[in-house]
Amino acid sequence: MSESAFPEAMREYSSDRVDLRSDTVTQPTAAMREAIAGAPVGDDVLGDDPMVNMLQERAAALLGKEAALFVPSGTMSNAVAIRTHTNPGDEIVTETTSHIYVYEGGGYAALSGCSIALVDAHHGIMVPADVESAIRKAEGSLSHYPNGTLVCIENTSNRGGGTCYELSTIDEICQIAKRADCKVHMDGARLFNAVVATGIDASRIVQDCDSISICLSKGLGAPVGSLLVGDSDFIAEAHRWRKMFGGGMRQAGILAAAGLYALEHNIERQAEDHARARRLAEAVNEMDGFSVNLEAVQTNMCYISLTTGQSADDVVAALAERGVDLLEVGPNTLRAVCHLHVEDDDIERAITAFSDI
Ligand code: TLP
Repeated sequence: MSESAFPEAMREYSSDRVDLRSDTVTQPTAAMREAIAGAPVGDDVLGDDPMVNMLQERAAALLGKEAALFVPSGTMSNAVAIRTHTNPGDEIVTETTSHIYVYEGGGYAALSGCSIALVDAHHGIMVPADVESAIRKAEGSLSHYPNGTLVCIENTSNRGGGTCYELSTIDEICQIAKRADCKVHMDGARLFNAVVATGIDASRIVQDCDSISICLSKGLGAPVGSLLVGDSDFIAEAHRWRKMFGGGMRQAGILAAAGLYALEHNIERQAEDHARARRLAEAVNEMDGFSVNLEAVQTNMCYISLTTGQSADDVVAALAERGVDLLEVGPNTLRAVCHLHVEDDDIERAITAFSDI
C-alpha cells in the first residue's frame, strides 16, 4: 500500500479490482462506519433528526447560504431545484452534455413540465454570450416562445472531462441571468473537486447562484445523499417538493453522519485523486491507439478516446480481464474516475493494463 498524507486515502475496499468506473463506487471506510454507528437519530420528516439538521446547517454555512435540504440523490436534488424555480411551460437553459439533460431521464420535462434550451460548449463550459442568446421570453414573441426562467451550470462538468468553470464566467452568467429575470442553479455534484482544483472557496464560487446541489456520494466518499442549498424561502418551498417527490426520509441521521464525516475529512484529500487522474491521462495519452485531451483533465476524471477504431466495449472487456474496470461512455470513448479507493499502485496497474491490450 502506498504512503499517504491523508488517512482516508486507503484501500478499505473488499475487491482486488481497480474500479475506475465512477467516484460513486466508494464504500464507507471503517472510520466513516464508526461515525454512522454512533449517530443519534430522530425523524427527519418531523424535523427532529439532529444529524440531518447539523448536516444541513454545515452545508449551508460552507456555501455561504441560509439553508439546505438533505435529499437522497443528486438527481432528486436537481429535480427539486428545477421544480421549485420554475412553472410548467417554462424553459430551462443548460449545456448540451449536462447531467440534467443527458442522464436524468428527462425529469425536467416529466416532473417540472419544462422545455430545455441547450447550449453547446467546449469541454462542458458554457460561454456567457451563448447563455444569453439561449434565454427566450414569451414577451415580444407574440407568445411563440416559452419563458426561460432558469439557467443550470454544472461545475465540475462531468462530460466536459471534470472541468472547472472560471470564476469570472460563473459571475458573468449569473449577471446575464439576473438581467433576464432568470434564476441560476448550479449542479455542483463535484463542486468540491472544483474547490480543490482552483483553490477558490466554495462560498465564493456559488456567491451569485440561487441554488446549488452538492453530492456526498461522489468524490467525498459517503454512501448516499446530496444537499440542495439556497436561501430560506427557496429551501422552504423545496421542502414541499421533496415531500411530493417522495424524498422525505425518516431516521436519515445515519446517512447524514456519513455526510458530515465526508465534509470534515474528505474534501482536501481529493487533490490526490486529481494527481492520479493526471498521471493516468498522461501515460495513456502517450500510447498508440489512445488519446486523452489533457487540457480537460482538471480534476478526478480522465476521458480516453480510442483512435484506431477499436470499440469501447471491446477495450472495456480487455481491461476488465486484467482487473481494471472503466465505463464505456460512447462508441469510442471510455471514462476513468479516481476516488478514495484508488491508490498509486492501482493507477500503475491500470497503465500496465492499457499498454498490454
Ligand atoms: N453521475 C454519475 C452518472 O449518473 C453518470 C457518474 O457516474 O458520474 N450531477 C452530476 C454532474 C453527476 O455526475 C451525477 C451522477 C448526478 C448529478 C446525479 O447524482 P445521483 O447519481 O446521486 O443521482
